[in-house]
Amino acid sequence: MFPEKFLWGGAVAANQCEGVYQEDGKGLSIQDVLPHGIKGARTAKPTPDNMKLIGIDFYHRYKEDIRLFAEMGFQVFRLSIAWSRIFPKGDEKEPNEKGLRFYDDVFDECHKYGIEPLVTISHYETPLYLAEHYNGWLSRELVGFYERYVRTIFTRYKDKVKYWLTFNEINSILESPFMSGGISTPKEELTEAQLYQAVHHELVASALAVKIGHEINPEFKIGCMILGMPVYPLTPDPQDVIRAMEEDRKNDMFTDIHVRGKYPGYMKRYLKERGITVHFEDGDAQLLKNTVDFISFSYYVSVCATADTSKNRRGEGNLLGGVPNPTLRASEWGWQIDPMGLRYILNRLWDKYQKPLFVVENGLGAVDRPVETEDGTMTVEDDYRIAYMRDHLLQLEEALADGVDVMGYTSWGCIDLVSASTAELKKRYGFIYVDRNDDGSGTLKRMKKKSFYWYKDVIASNGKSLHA
Ligand code: BGP
Repeated sequence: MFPEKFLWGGAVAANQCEGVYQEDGKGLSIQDVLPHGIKGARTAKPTPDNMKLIGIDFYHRYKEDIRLFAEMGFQVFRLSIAWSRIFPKGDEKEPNEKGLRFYDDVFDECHKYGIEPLVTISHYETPLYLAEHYNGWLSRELVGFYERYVRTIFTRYKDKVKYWLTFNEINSILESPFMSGGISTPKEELTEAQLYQAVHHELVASALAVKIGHEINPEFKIGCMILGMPVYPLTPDPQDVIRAMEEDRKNDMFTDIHVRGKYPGYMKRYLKERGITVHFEDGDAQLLKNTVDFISFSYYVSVCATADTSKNRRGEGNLLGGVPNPTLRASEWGWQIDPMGLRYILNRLWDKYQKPLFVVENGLGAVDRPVETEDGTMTVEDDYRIAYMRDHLLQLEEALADGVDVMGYTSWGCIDLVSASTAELKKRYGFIYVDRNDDGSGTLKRMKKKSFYWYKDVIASNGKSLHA
């Protein structure tokens, strides 16, 4: 049973849907020079093959899109603010009023339908200038620029937004330092010490945001956001169990610090054994004690770990990846599908922290084929997406029955958008199809898929229709 107060909705990120990448005062973000996602090289300037420059034109069509979300019954809509719309370069003293106005309008539109915005402050869209001139989060100065940015948006939207997430998938910086942390130094040249220093800067900034947010509006609920990916031992060999524990802890470190306000013992050991000293400025240890109100995470895949080097190959997955699980099948993009892993990670996080949890991303990226219905309208018969989501939501319900406190669920890419890892449009997640293709063709017209009506029923029945 889903509790009455359970929040149902969907999620997007500014850089993957807004488009309009350099109008109304917006500066470039790191996404504007990543035409092929994390797989491809970064370009010197935005190039026409970069699908994110137009996205799905949410910037102009948000009213129509939010109306469709409302029709599905959304109670919450997760979106991000593009930092470079508010501070085009990132280090200015004054914000860009036109950027602020845009989000005022978007939030007003949500409230018109009783939809609560859930806002990611930084979702893989660091201003490019900060990447090029400061080397992103490697620089301590980013903490100050982020502080100015959060003060600005917290103050401006204090009566319009209640739920905030400080950094999208904060742990992904370990794997994707440029996309996640705006760090321009190529990954192969970065030392682990530098990487963990950048991590520290983000963690301090995140804690600072919690502190400032609660000062500005004590009603704010501010969460961390983690790339959730349970790690199973590949075999019952105790060595594999320990390897899995160590891999899990690379991610746990982020929740531990966000929730407990200090570096865990295993992390101190990890850093010490590698001769890494993370530099703490005066006051950092105190700042970290500003812990989050809830934990949010994305969930798409689980992975395995093994101590056997001959089996230690890496499969496809959501940025971090791991050894493929021989018992699971995978999506068209090779991401292994594991609905029970959602119940497992929810229980694991709840057992560890006893903090409310929010599943803010989950879904199936698939190729959709529009077909004509009897009445001549177009739709997509996406039964595969419905099956994926039903299986995951039933496991979420199991976790609720286990006693886990889950605040809500926002499916990823509730309207088709540009993929983060591959920058493709053909990898679709939405309940709403957007007519735009990777060659740039398409009318941008929206149409409802079969899953649109399915999700509408799920929300209207508060999950009961999952059992029909
Ligand atoms: C997460 C990101 C999202 C999103 C999602 C799906 O890592 O937070 O931005 O895109 O994964 O990934 P992809 O778009 O690569 O299929």
